[in-house]
Amino acid sequence: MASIRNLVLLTGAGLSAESGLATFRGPGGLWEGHRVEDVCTPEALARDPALVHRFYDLRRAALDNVAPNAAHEALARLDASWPGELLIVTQNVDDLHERAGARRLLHMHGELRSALCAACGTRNRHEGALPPASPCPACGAAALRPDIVFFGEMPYGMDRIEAALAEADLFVSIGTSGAVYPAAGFVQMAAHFGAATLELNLERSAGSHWFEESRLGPATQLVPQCVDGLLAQG
Ligand code: BJW
Repeated sequence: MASIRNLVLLTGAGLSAESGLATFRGPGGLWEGHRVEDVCTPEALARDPALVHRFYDLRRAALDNVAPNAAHEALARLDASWPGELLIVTQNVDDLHERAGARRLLHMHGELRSALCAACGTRNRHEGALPPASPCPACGAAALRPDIVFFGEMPYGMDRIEAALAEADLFVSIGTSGAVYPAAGFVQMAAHFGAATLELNLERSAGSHWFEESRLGPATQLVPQCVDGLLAQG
């Protein structure tokens, strides 16, 4: 631990579960009531924009009723205090990391409170419902869509993420099933570049065997403990 200076922390839906936001997979998961191909592909958006926009309108509205939990707060504390390089890469499209105070943060799968113009590519903050064919404030095209990375689309910030992984001394994966790439492959990339790898998850994930260490339990317990340990070594 004494030689750890650069950190990359990958977070997934399990981090926000104890704030009351559903995870994606498993019993009670977000997609139990929706087939993923109905809501989470560019083809689905083209076929039935009203369905896709409504799905994300409901998710955006749900953000008003949730708050960051102890795990988000611990990561924000780590971000504020850690003297080395640090990057929180979240797959989550909620805004709980930033509401907890995290700054060195990258939303690789987009953000609910953002709209993307399919015509000019501009991303704008967006609150409230987003009806299909809403006009883009930058170019005027009736082309705003949820700023969400669908299956088959390139996640945001890959160059920055890969650069951070190449320099990382420790890679920590928190509350993610390891079912979706490229995020599921970050552990191998980090290990390849020499980082130590640690998983914090409720149960063993699809990629557990890639990690040097897996700690099992709820994020609100494991993450504050891990952060306290990291800050104690500095
Ligand atoms: C707790 C807890 C508690 C619960 N405490 N833990 C065949 C093979 C390999 C890859 C592919 C393939 N065919 C296609 C692909 C690529 C595809 C992919 O991975 N598909 C898989 C299904 C196989 N990926 C893509 O298309 C991506 N783009 C891409 O690859 O571009 C090309 C490229 C090439 C080269 C380099 C780079 C790019 C895009 C993926 C987009 C994913 N989008 C979604 C939807 C976002 C919007 C929305 O929110 O609706 O992102 S899918 C969904 O899954 C969402 C999540 O971010 C993502 C990951 O889910 P996550 O966070 O892991 O949640 P869960 O529910 O799966 O797991 C929760 C975990 O928490 C569980 O383990 C619980 O145990 C745990 N937990 N409570 C701690 N209290």
